[in-house]
Amino acid sequence: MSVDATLPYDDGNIFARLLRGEIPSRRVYEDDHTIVFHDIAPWAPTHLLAVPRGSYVSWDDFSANAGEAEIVSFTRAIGHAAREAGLVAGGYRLIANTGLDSHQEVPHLHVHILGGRALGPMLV
Ligand code: D5M
Repeated sequence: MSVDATLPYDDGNIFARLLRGEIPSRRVYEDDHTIVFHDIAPWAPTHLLAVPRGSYVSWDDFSANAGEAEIVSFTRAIGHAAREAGLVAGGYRLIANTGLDSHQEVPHLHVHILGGRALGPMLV
């Protein structure tokens, strides 16, 4: 079900629980601001999710309210994770579903990092 990204942050969401270590994840990178782990239901041979440690519902919330150091760090972490995953030569796609029309399912900002095969055109 899509989430309404204009609602206040709910710290019971699954990525908040994952950040607190209450549920497991296959982490490939972490630093002070960001964790990156494998998506549980991959759409591509490599499908990672980059999640800021801060409590942001969506890209809209993050881009409006995160500090500049946090935004820079998160951006660099995504690039670092993609390079470490070996995605640069073949290329990759980033997606940040935001709100109702996007079909965002988890109300904590996450950026999908997809690659490992030719992904084709964006269809929607
Ligand atoms: O994408 C939400 C994504 O989150 C979707 O691709 C599945 C993934 N997901 C959900 N729960 C988990 C856990 N526990 N580990 C790893 N990945 C998970 P959205 O953009 O919100 O539709």
